[in-house]
Amino acid sequence: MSLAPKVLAGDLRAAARLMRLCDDDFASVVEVMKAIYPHTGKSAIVGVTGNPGSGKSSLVDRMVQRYRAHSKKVGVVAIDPTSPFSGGAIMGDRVRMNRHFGDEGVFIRSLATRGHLGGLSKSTAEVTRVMEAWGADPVIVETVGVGQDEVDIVKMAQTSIVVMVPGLGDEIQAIKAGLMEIADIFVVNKADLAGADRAVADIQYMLEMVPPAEPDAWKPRILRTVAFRDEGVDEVVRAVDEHRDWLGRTGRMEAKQRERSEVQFFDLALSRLADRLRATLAKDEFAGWSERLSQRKQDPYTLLEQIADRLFKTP
Ligand SMILES: Nc1nc2c(ncn2[C@@H]2O[C@H](COP(=O)(O)OP(=O)(O)OP(=O)(O)O)[C@@H](O)[C@H]2O)c(=O)[nH]1
Ligand SMILES: [Mg+2]
Repeated sequence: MSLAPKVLAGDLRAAARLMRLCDDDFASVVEVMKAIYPHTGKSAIVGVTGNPGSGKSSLVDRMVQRYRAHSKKVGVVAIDPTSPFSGGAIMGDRVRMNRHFGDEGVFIRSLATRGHLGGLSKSTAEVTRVMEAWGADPVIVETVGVGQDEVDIVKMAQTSIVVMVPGLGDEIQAIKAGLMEIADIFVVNKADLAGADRAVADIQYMLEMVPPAEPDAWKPRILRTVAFRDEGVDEVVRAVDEHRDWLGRTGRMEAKQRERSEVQFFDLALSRLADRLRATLAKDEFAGWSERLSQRKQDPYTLLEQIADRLFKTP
């Protein structure tokens, strides 16, 4: 059980191994996860979300360069939503961060959406924890703002960046009202393309429609970047720092951390319950349960009652 001290000492290979085991054989690393937990919770967690192809990875790549220049170790979690229809990733080349390959101070990891209840957010929380224990500060979580799952994951961040691009038309971008609400920093990337001014004005207009609830509320920043030319990135990194300062100064960080812990515990519990449920339903005595339901030979309420008292019993 020497994995925990190794991870805490900053051993990249040990951390990678722990993550693999989290996926493959969680029971074998539960004690390690318990041991590292008290050493987590101090790093900045930054969420980056936006439409497919808006330039999230390009921006994250440039941000990582900034943090590395200050000798900070950085973790990057890229959430890759897989479509149940195509069976594959809906995006092509996701992680535009090859330049960091071989840099022992950067830990990049992609996670695929699994469609298991609570599963994705549970693994995101675990990967983030391992990265923190390894010494990553910040941990940057990139997700495509497509589904509620992905938005929920970004909600777990302390600072959320929403990446937009010019010329998409506000109707398309504004649909993602959920994204609007979570943004602490709006980045209009691809500001080299026509329509960047309009996009900034649209966001500004939208923000003005919702007056701040409290006098000391955070005023979301609206920044322009040309990520692939490395322009405007210093401002993004500075805004992240400012937001973190604001969280600490106004006492909001504590509340946020409490909320995160609560959400993460629910995700853990739900995912564990879902595993148990599946295992229980797979037992012989429940064979054919879905046919019985569909042929109306049994009702789901009774099935649930039959299963409920089995769920918490040790198998
Ligand atoms: N014109 C322009 N293109 C950019 C800019 N930043 C990134 N790109 C290009 O946009 C494309 C998508 O960039 P990514 O960084 O992969 O975007 P992403 O949002 O991470 O994409 P997914 O993860 O697939 O959703 C690439 O071809 C980039 O070179 C920019 O500032 N201006
Ligand atoms: Mg990407």
